[in-house]
Amino acid sequence: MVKAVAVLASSEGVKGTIFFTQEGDGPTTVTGSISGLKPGLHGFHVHALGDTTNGCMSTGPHFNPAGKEHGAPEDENRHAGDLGNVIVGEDGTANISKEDNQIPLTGANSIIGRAVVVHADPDDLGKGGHELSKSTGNAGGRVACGIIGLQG
Ligand SMILES: *[C@@H]1O[C@H](CO)[C@@H](O)[C@H](O)[C@H]1NC(C)=O
Ligand SMILES: [Cu+2]
Ligand SMILES: [Zn+2]
Repeated sequence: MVKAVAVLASSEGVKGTIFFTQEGDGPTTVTGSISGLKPGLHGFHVHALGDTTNGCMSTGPHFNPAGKEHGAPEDENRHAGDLGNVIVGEDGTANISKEDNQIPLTGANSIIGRAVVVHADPDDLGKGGHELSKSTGNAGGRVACGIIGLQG
C-alpha cells in the first residue's frame, strides 16, 4: 500500500487535507475534507507541478501525460488530473471520497510531487462550450493548493 497526502492552504482561509492510497496497480482512493469554501461546486484537479513558488499559479496545467483534452473523471478523453468537482455544503466544507484509475502513486505517471488544486468556480467537465472548457473546464481562479507528498 502506497500512501500520500496533500495539505491545502490559502491566504483566504481555505484549509484542507487530502489523502491518497493505492494498493498494487489498483485504483487510487482519494479522501479528505476542505473547509472555508463558498457553497456549491468547485473544480478539483491534480496539476502537473509541485511548485508553489508563485502560489498555486506555478503548479502548471492539469496533469496530462497522455496529451488529451479536459473532461470528466468518467470520460475516456480527459486529463489524468481531472478529478471533477468537490461539493461544498452550506457550512463551507466539502468531504471528498473518490476512486480514480489515472492518478497512480508509483511508476512513470505517478502524481507524487505534483499538486492538488481547488478552484473558485465549478468545472464544466469540458462541456460548457466556453473557450476554456476543453483545457481547464473554465473553473476560474486557483483558490487553494497543496503538494502531494509520500506518507509513511
Ligand atoms: C462533512 O463532514 C462534516 C463532519 O462529519 C460535516 O459536519 C459536514 O456537514 C460535511 N459536509 C458536507 C458538505 O457533507
Ligand atoms: Cu485545476
Ligand atoms: Zn483538465
